[in-house]
Amino acid sequence: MRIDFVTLFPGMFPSVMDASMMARAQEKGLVSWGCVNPRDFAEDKHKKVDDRPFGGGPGMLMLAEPLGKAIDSVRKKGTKVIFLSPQGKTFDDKKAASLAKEKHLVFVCGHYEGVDERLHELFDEELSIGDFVLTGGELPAMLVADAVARRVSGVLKKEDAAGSESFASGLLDFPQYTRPRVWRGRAAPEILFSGDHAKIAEWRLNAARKATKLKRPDLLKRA
Ligand code: 4FM
Repeated sequence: MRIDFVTLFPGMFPSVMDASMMARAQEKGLVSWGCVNPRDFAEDKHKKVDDRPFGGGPGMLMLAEPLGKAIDSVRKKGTKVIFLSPQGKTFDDKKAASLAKEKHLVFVCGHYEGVDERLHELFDEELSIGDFVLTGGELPAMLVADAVARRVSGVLKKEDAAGSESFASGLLDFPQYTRPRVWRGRAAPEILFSGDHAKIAEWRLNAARKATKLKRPDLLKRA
């Protein structure tokens, strides 16, 4: 999968996009990414990318011309162009799984008070990561890219890892324990040392149901 970010702040991306699992995905040749800066497409001598809204009002809007040209410079046949904003449909795990099947994603990161409305004709989808307002689309774009990339086939160590976890099953994760067996006087559950894998699976499913009922009862109603 190829991921391109259209952003005025390309410096925000490498520390997130070249770390951890994203680094491994790139080493394996499964994911590659890049940034394109609308400022490089500004025609005037001041490299202007924003202007005041027609009709007045506070703040600045991103100009259609440089942002549109930046998008056009990376979009090809089959590219999916995604705009991040609080007005979008809420991103979730199901959306991550479906986007993981795409060959080329372009994330358009807005900044300031908004973008010229006419740019929306270049967007295939508008997504939100939740009901709050950030200063720009860069963090949401990286958040969505991370959730999508880990679902690209071959990125996770175990191919079934994404399918067996929380959300795919409709339940939260079961509690997990590692060394030491006793920490600050609290022992890990005895059953996990029994060697009885059927019993352990049953315990985990029950624990996942309990955790979901307690912390996220809305997930149980949804299924
Ligand atoms: C988005 C600021 C576009 C300016 C933002 C522009 C957000 C969210 C968000 C800030 N994006 N989910 N919540 N974006 O707050 O996706 Cl032009």
